Amino acid sequence: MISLSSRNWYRFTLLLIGFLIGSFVIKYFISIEKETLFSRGRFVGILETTIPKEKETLFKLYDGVETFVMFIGYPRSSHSLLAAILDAHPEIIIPNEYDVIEHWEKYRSSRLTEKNMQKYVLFDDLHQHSMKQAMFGIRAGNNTSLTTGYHYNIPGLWQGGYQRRIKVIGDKKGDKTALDLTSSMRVLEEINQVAQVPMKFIHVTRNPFDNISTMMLLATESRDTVREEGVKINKSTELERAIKNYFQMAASNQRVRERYGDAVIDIPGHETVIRPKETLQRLCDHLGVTCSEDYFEKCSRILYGAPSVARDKVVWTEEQKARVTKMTKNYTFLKDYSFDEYPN
Ligand SMILES: *[C@@H]1O[C@H](CO)[C@@H](O)[C@H](O)[C@H]1NC(C)=O
Ligand SMILES: *[C@@H]1O[C@H](CO)[C@@H](O)[C@H](O)[C@H]1NC(C)=O
Ligand SMILES: *[C@@H]1O[C@H](CO)[C@@H](O)[C@H](O)[C@H]1NC(C)=O
Ligand SMILES: *[C@@H]1O[C@H](CO)[C@@H](O)[C@H](O)[C@H]1NC(C)=O
Ligand SMILES: CC(=O)N[C@H]1CO[C@H](CO)[C@@H](O)[C@@H]1O
Repeated sequence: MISLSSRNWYRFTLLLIGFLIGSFVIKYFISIEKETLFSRGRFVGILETTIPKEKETLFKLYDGVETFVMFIGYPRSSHSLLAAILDAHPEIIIPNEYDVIEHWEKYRSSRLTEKNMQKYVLFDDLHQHSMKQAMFGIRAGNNTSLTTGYHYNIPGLWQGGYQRRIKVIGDKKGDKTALDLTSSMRVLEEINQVAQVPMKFIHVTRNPFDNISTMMLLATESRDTVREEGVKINKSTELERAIKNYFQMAASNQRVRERYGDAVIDIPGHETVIRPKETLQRLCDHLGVTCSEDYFEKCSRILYGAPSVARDKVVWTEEQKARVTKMTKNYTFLKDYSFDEYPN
């Protein structure tokens, strides 16, 4: 009797495993198919390949979205980290690097506008990207190709997916964002119209002296040179250029804030490491979602390390320091930083 029932269990388990493998394989082929459709340049996302009932579910899912979020400004690793953390929230979808602005032509096509499908296809694209990155990209648990020293995988949360509903969806774009914004504030308005929900912005700031110094070091390809203790780069013309570029971008961030007011939140980059919980709480409040202790606890594990102090690796004249200090006073999000104090 006992042996019989344990054999039944054995069979049942085998069956279950078979079923799981089967559905995984089917899912895999569906995703391959989707991939092919994508790469042929036809924007046929999941919305146009799924059966009507599932489609209905997706429409409902995307109609439940309450906020569209974007990042402005750029310090890289902080943005990637914050985006990875927000994507791990049970109600938030933010792919690492879709770049809505870069892809915007697609959502202007008459094919989508006629059918009133822009919003659904946009949200679906972001959702698909988030899923892909959680499986195969920098947020994958098995990704070993990362050289930045940061991990973007948060086990036990919702990267690439959601629990019951998607309340917030958005994009974390690449370095070009602020430059793009300069020329295309109009695109933001269009995105807002398509998304049909309020827009929110996340602006991660960093000590301008470090930021400008890093830009100069990148431009002169000196980042490896300065790894050596005590080495400083003395290139005044290059530093001037970096100062000029930096304030152009600051001005474009300023314009977003003038237009969108309280919808922009400033997150000083170093705060994410020094006070992870408080910083995440501010972000959750800003985006209108509740965040559990479990979420804070799991996310805090990937927030560590101190941002580098690049300003010490570059020769600044007193005049340059004074001028930049004066210029920062024009921007609320920069005015508290100084050359001599830690916050970076
Ligand atoms: C990484 O893990 C995902 C599942 O989390 C899997 O689909 C993928 O094939 C894995 N990639 C490698 C290279 O092992
Ligand atoms: C790791 O992430 C990088 C960047 O997205 C990607 O190019 C690479 O294929 C990923 N590797 C794995 C094993 O997922
Ligand atoms: C940097 O270079 C200028 C000349 O271009 C020189 O006058 C100055 O002393 C140098 N400063 C340092 C700290 O090396
Ligand atoms: C501050 O902004 C005002 C108005 O945009 C401008 O006229 C002024 O030159 C700026 N000052 C500095 C120090 O950048
Ligand atoms: C390293 C770093 O933070 N660099 C950023 C400084 O800010 C400019 C624009 O404000 C970005 O282009 C850099 O990526």
